[in-house]
Order: sequence, then structure tokens, then C-alpha cells
Amino acid sequence: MSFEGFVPWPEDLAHAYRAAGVWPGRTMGSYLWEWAETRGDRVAVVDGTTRLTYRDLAVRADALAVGLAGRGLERGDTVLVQLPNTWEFVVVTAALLRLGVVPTMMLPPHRDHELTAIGRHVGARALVVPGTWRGFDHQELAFRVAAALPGPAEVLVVGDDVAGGAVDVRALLATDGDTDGAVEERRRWLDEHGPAPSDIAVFLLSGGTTGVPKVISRTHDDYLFNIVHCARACAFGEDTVYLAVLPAGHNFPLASPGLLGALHAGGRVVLSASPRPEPVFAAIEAERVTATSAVPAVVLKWMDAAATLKPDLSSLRYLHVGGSMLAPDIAERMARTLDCRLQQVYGMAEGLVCYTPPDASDEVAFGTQGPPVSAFDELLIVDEDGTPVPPGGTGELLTRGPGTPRGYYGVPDQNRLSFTEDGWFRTGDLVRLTPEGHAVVCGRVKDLINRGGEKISAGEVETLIQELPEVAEVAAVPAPDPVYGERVCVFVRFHGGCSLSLAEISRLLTERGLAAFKIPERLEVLTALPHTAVGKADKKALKALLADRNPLPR
Ligand code: J2J
Repeated sequence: MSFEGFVPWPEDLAHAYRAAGVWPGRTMGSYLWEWAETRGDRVAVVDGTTRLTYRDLAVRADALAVGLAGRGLERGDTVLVQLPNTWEFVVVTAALLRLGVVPTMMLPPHRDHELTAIGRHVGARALVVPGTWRGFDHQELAFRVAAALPGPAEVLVVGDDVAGGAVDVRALLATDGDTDGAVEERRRWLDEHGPAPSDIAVFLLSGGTTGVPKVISRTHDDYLFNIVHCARACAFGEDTVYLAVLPAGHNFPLASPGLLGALHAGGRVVLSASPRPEPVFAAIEAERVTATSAVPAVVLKWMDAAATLKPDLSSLRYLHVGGSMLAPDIAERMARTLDCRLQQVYGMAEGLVCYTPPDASDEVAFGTQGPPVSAFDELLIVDEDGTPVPPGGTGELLTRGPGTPRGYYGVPDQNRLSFTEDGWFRTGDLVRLTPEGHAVVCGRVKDLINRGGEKISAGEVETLIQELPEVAEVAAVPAPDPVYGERVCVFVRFHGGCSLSLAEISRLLTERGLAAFKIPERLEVLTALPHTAVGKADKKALKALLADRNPLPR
């Protein structure tokens, strides 16, 4: 494998995990044909009127994998994947896993800023994008980004209007008329040329606390561990019909247990291209969906809409809610309104996932985020000095285990801050543990804004605003919001005689290619920012100031 920034698992530990069967010692792609053989005719993936059986999935994934190999992609390469929730997302991901080409999971709202920074960081060899999506030309974006990357990068398009110079993904994965012999030959070739379990399977993005991209390398070993244990914690089985509504490149709908967990359990995955209530309710009704997952902000919208749309949600047994804070009374209201079992989840792309059990008491289901999905996960709560707090106390959660990698990709300096010497990951979350070992998230110490589950690095926004010539100093903080939980607020001190409005800042950041969800939604102008003893903007004081000021009209 050619990923120089990869922090490998300690060898003795990897050996022990494999010997004990904690890690299955397989690659994710190795399951495709096993599934095709045991459940070949059952429907695996549904996207509108498109239905793929488990066999279709294997055949198409292999066709695409071999097609991509023909374009020069090989094991140990990586590509940026920026696709909406469509059946092609699943086939592309499966193809890349088979080939050992690592999908770097981007999100549809990402623009030049994110794609270029991450593409450079991981050394992307290609981008997979939709043609035009929601009125935005991703193909053009991909060409711009490809030109800005140091090495040659192909543009692979899933769409109708594939431009000259781009590769038509739908043509590569078409299998009409292929003989059994051709299918068999591709399968054998991929079995021989595919990745090893210890290889990186996917790159996920971290919410991050700095301007530096933080990319999480998940190996087949540790990601499979996560998928299998989450699927168990959610009682996934062959009767599971899972609806993916959040952008599938997020760890939560992808693998916790998400769509990969549903496939692993032998269930069916239904894709919704939008989290809006109408298409979600329609998909639940049409496909008799049994489980779905969402962030609180999205579920709140479903609750409101359910009152007027009165959807038939009788098939929905489990609703996984997590990604941002959820108050117990709202959790309870969610379960009652949507008439299903609520499973709270506290998870992170860095690894650890906690779930309240499907049959939890109301007290646990509504008031906690549950225990870790596996007994191998270790949790430690520490105070500001790193000293463990007494049982029941609140502090920063450190975690370690077979599903939590030992370092971010390619940022050794950051890793010395984010991980302890003995492998504990500092989550940056303030957590307390109940006597039963259930996590209760109480806040965080990391410097990010959680806008309805989308994590925004304060540092990333600040760096871009600081570059504006009018700006002398800037600090980004979360502004409380009834729906999103938080929105980005920036405190700015302008140079003498200069000023910018919120709309102007928004336009300038959009021009610089920042994703729309990161653009500040509130501006507070100060003649002097408060500072801490070490000279940084005092965000505690700024948050307090914000609480005292009336929200500006939006
Ligand atoms: C408060 N904060 C939470 C919760 C995550 C499952 C579910 C979510 C994610 C996710 C995920 C929270 N209450 N219930 O990857 O597999 C905040 C914490 C955490 C950060 C991780 C999954 N659940 N959070 O949200 O990598 O601050 O993963 O550290 O996007 O979200 O963000 P992310």
C-alpha cells in the first residue's frame, strides 16, 4: 500500500484481534460474492424504480472495478467520491472496495475549497461526481479540482451529460449481455488483485478542530468490526429494510450500521436522495422501511410534517437518532410522534459508536446515548489535567478499541495532540457515564460548530475570513438555534474604516469555494475581542456575550 501518512495498528494488537476473531480477517469486498451466492435473487438496493439484487450488485461492482482498473486505477490509490444517495453510490463504493482503491468520502455540498484540500492531502487519482446535481455542475467543479491537484486525476461522472475528457461511470458498470464466463473471469481477477484486510478500506472526513484537513483512515479490519457490532446493536437482520437519508458519505448512514450494516445483515437498502419529509415518508410507505437514521434537526422536521401529512409509518420499527445533542423530552416526543423505538446513538467517524439498545427502558432510551456497541471498546473520562474523574463525573471522553484507529492520516503533529501515547483518542466531547456504563454527552471542549449534525471546524472558517483584507481579527462560535442546535456565528473586528456585511462575507466565502453549510449565519462586530491569558480569542466570553445579545433577524 502506498499511503505514507497512514498510522498502522500496533502489530501485536492487530495480531491479537485477528487471533481472537474480534477482527474477521477479511476484506469488505470479499463478502459481495458470498452474498450473491447465498441470497442472489433477493433485492439488496432500491433507488426509486431501480432495484438491484445481491447478484446484480456483485456483477456490476466487479464490472466497474475491472473498468476502473482498465483506466489505470489500482490497489493503493484513492479517489474522491462525491455522490448523492443513489444506487450508483453503493455500486461505486462496492467496486472500489473490491479493487482496493480507497474511496475518500466527500459530501455533495463540498466545493473547491474542501475537494482541493482533501484531494491534495490524500493524493487523489480521480474524482467521482454526479453530472449536475441540485442545479450545480459537479462535473465542472471536478475538472477545476483535478487541475488544481499535483498529479493527474481523472473525472468520473455518474450522469447523463458526460463531457469530453470525463469517464462515463454508467457505461463502465453496465453488464447487459455479459456472459457467465466474463463475469467469472472478472471475479477471479479481482479476487487475486484485491486488497488485504489490513489495507485502508475508506477515508472518512473528521469534523476537525483545525484548518488542516483531518482524514480518518479506516482499514477493512477496523471498519468491518464497526459495521458488524453496530448491526448487532441495532438488531439488524434479513428482515431489515434500511432507509439511507443522510448523505451516504457520512459514517453514520454508511456504516453505523447504516447501509453497509444492512447489507451485511442480509437486509435491503433503500436510498433517499433527500432528507425532506415528503420523499422520506413516501419511501417508508412504499418499501415498508423498518429502520432509518437521522440527526435530531432532520427528525424534528419529520415530526412537524407528520402532523399534517399523516404518513403510514407502521412499518418503521427503529429510528436511530444521533450526531448532535438531543434533550430527553424531545427524544421522547420523537418516539411518540413517529410511533417507533428510538435508539439514540453517539458515534464518530474516528471509531467509537454507542447505541441505546432496541429494548431499552424509556429512561435509558430517552436520557442516555447508550453503551459502546462492543465490550472491547474502552472508555475513560478525564478532567482538564488528564486525570480520571470519579465515577459518574463529567469530563472529556478518551476511547480506545478495535474500531478506533490510532491516528489521523498524514498529520503527525495533530496526532500528538489528538491521541495519547498509549493509543487513547481524545474525543473532545464532555461525557459522563451512568452506573450501567451508558454514555451521556454533556458538551464538548473541541472548537467546532455542530450545525444539525454537520461538523464545522471553527478554525477553517476563521482562516478564510482572516484572509479578507478588511478583517483584523475573527472568531467563530456556535450560536444556539432551536432547529439546527447551532449555527455559525462570527465575531469580527474590522480594520479602521473597513466593514463588511454578513451577506458580503457570505459571498466572498462562497467565491472561495467553501461549502454552503459552513458559511456564517450571524455576524457580531466588536471593536475589541476578549482574549485568554495566552492571547487567543476567548470563546467562552464570546459565547456568553452571544447569549446576552438578541439574535439578529435571519
Ligand atoms: C451529542 N453529540 C454527538 C450525540 C455524535 C453515528 C452517529 C453520529 C456520528 C457522527 C457517527 C452525538 N449527542 N448523540 O459517526 O457513526 C458529536 C460528537 C462527536 C461528533 C462526531 C456515527 N453523536 N455527536 O456524528 O464524525 O461531538 O459522527 O464527537 O460526524 O459528533 O461527528 P461525526
